[in-house]
Amino acid sequence: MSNDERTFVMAKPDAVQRGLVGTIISRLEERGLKLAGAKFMQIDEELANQHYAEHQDKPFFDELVAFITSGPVMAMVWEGADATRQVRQMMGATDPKEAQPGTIRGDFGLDLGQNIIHGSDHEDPGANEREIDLFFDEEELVDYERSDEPWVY
Ligand code: RTP
Ligand code: MG
Repeated sequence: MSNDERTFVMAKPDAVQRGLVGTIISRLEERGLKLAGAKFMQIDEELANQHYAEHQDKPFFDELVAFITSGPVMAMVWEGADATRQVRQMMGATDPKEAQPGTIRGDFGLDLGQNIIHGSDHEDPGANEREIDLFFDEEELVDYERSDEPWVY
């Protein structure tokens, strides 16, 4: 397992509107994950279609695209050992009503649509790299050492 696995994370429009971006960043930082890139941005329909392409035939697809394009998001890349799976665990179940307390969705999510955070699927090999490539150019990602690294890993 590499210590520098990267994963794509997004604070969704509801997180931005409700002032939860800082909380999400804090949780991931405090867990020992390292921020490698961040972009506050508005997703257009084309990018939304690409990002959620795996769901294009699902009945909720139009709703999903409408939501993710409804306001700005904070797109991020986080790095660390097993980062993709770690983030998914910290996010909790897709439906906040099923998510455990202590997880980001369990603590802040409202419903299946407004579920605060996206993280790359750890059960879909390559999803993290694919999503990072979709949202970030290589030069937008920063390679550096955090001073607590010897303690965290
Ligand atoms: P995400 O991709 O946003 O991180 O969420 P996820 O992996 O936990 O869930 P996924 O299966 O990829 O679904 C993507 C988003 O679609 C919405 N959804 N609606 N109405 C429905 O049955 C339904 N199922 C999923 C959710 O907002 C979910 O985050
Ligand atoms: Mg997903």
